[in-house]
Amino acid sequence: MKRKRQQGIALLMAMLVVAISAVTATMLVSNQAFLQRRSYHQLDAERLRAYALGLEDYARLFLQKDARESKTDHLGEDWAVGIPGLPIEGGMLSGQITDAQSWINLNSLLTDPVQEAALKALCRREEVSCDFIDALKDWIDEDLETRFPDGAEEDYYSSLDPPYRNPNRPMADRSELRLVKGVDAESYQKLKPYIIALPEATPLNLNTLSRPLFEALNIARKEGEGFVDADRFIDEREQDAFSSLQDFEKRMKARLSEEQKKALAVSSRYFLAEGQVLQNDKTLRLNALIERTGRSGSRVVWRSFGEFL
Ligand SMILES: [Ca+2]
Ligand SMILES: [Ca+2]
Repeated sequence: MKRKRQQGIALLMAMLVVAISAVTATMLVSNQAFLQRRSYHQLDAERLRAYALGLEDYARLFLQKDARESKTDHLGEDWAVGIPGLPIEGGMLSGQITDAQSWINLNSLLTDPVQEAALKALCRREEVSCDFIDALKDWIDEDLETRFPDGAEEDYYSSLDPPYRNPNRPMADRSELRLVKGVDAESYQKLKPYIIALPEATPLNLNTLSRPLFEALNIARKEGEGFVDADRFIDEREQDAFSSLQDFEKRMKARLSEEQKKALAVSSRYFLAEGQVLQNDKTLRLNALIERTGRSGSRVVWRSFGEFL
């Protein structure tokens, strides 16, 4: 098994080299004509960008390969290993893929009472007020009716100095939460490790979510009182990933409510790819949200580049 996995990773590294060389070769050819006119600084920046995009291509290939080979997504799979450091000329590449459905999706809160209850539990854990949840729903929902008691719509935001508008549609990025009534910088920083904003409502993946998030879900035991123990859950998951929600219920002696069955899953559609390119003392970071579409497709939902130092 271990040997098979090492072979798998070796193959993926080879795929990465191919992806990277394709992208840099294209860049070099297209650059020939402009070479005279461009400064070394610009060329360095473009080269870093090309490598970062190569990493992103690689992450997509990796996730597509995984979708063909397995029906579940868990932390023992090749995509979760990451690239600790691949030498390139004058530097190093590194990257990792994280399951974006291991975090509470702010855009699920309109329709998913389970993620809402979990977010409230995490607020208590982090000792921050979660009075912003009404306002968060108003921020996202299409209507202009203010929820009682803590909601906020256009009349509230337009009275601020400076005024701004709430979009009345799903959040494009979790950082929008900072603009919602009742959220200050400190509470945002405390909640940040648990949240993300995905383009649609999504379930949480039991095979990848964190221990504190599992605790926040308060999953009932089948017999007796109380909740499924988080340590036992993590141990069991490390032994073998859950193949279905029924498998989870059986092995953990858990009783999922109908709402929890809708809010939880054992596979994922969205992943966050992070890459870092270091070359000639310059660094470029890339973050991309990748959506897996079906068994063989994928698309980049958004991408952002970090500073070029
Ligand atoms: Ca998988
Ligand atoms: Ca609204």
